Amino acid sequence: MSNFIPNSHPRKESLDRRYQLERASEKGLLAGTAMIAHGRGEAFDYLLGEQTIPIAEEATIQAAIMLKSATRPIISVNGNTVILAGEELIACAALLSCPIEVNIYYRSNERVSGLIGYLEVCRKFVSEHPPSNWQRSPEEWMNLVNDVLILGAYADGLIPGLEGPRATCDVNGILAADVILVPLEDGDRCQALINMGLKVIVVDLNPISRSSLMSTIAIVDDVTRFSRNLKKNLLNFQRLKRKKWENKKALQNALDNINNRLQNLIE
Ligand code: PTJ
Repeated sequence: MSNFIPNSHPRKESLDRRYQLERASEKGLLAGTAMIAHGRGEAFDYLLGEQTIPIAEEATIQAAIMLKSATRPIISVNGNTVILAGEELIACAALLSCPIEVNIYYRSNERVSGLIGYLEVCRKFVSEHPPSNWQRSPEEWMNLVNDVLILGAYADGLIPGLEGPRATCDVNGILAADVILVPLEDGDRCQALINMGLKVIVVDLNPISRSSLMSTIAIVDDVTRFSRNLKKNLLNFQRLKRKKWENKKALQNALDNINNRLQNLIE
């Protein structure tokens, strides 16, 4: 499949990301159903106008504050997330000084080690490219990035209440965390993480998925755009203002946004 898309194509970014997933799939990094999950996300993104809506901006700010105020935050990544947002999330983990755990639903040792290898390549690139508004030295940035623990290879714990390989996780990662950022999460696992007492931040383009409805903060945005925004907010952390977050109200706001947009398109 040719992956040449002219810059003038109105959906270039979206198509480029499909090819990114296609290449990752050929390398065996993704679940067999990864494209179906992505397609469902794309359908919702189309309804959102392929942009970050205001309530998602606000949710991302509150997520940044929650992660920054946590005692043991963690970023959990699956196959799609690694490919679509690996570099940005490594940078976020560096800014939070927290581990990143490869924790996949369709678990195989080959996929876990392949995804960790991919994140190591991301790490090298990110360590050599500090953010444009990074105020400290490039060496400090490099050290922060190199200190990020990438977990998942020796996962020896189980998320209570889940059966099968999808429960496997790291005792010093997810099992020890108090706040978890877990993009594209499955409803059952989201519920199990909530039952463990964690604060759960999900990123899901579907505002009515079980994960969105159950989570502490749901960010109705594309994972690539979200990760960029999270990084920006973590870099400007001092200026962020905490507010009481009502997740269901925020989800209603996202649905209203879709509704209004559709009405305007039709009128
Ligand atoms: O790598 P693995 O083995 O952990 O498997 C990953 C997938 C994504 C295949 C697996 O977790 C899965 O099947 O996911 P679901 O249950 O289909 O849920 C995916 C959710 O993510 C759906 O609600 C989609 O709307 C949403 N989604 C898909 N792509 C994006 C997204 N949300 C944000 N950004 C996206 N790019």
